[in-house]
Amino acid sequence: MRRARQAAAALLLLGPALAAAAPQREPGYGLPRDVSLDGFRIDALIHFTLVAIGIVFLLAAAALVWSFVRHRRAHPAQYSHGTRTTIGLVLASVGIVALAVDGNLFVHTLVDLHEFVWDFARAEATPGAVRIEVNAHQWSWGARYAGPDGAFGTADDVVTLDDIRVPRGVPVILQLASTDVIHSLYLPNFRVKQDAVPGMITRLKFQAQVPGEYEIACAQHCGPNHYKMRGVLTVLAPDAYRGWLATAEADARRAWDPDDAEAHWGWPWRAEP
Ligand SMILES: [Cu+2]
Repeated sequence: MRRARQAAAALLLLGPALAAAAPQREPGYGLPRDVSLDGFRIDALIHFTLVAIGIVFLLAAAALVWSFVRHRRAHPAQYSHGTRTTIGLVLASVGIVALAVDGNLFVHTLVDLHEFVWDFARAEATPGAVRIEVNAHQWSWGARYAGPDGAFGTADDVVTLDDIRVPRGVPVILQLASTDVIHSLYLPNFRVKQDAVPGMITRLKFQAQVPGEYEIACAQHCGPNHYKMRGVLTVLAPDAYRGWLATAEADARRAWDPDDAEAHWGWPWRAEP
């Protein structure tokens, strides 16, 4: 009886903690809230695409309606191969749309990738940058922090499951591995996604700007329980993050078991995976 009461009390204490570790609700329409430093660049590309295809759609629909009216029963359609001028006009319009829309997207995508999305060297060189190794497997995300010695795969590593915590305001670099099939780590609120592929290390970076709890999803169908492969990414204020990490490091030293081979999945951090 006393045991049952203790278990109930423990559950009551745990309840609010479990309830809190859930991603915040999204409004249900449009893009998920962007809480990252560079996410707006992705959103700008999406919005530009929407506006451009919206304009092309309106022009095409207007031409269609105009031709319905122009060639209604009283004015039969006339067949024509077109003149040099009309063919030139059509080809020029296609060229202008391709250059102005696709060309614009192409150039901005390349510049954004090079300058902001894949600028790993700058992220690695930033003081306070956070490095995390992620082990994707059916159907969970293991995360590993190097611990006080700064080296991965050692006894003081902090290891979590489906629970990644990062501080606000510094670059976070993830290196990803998979031990079974291809997964894809997706952080919708940070506008980043990267495949975890067996046999190789891939990487991803972002910078969180707003404390809160956000969804970690798997974006690659990876087996019958793919839909369960979810976690929570918690963004903490720098002080709260330091506090959490200090506690987790103390716990990690106590939990280290040299014989638990399965738990020792870390690898030396790769400068260039
Ligand atoms: Cu998966």
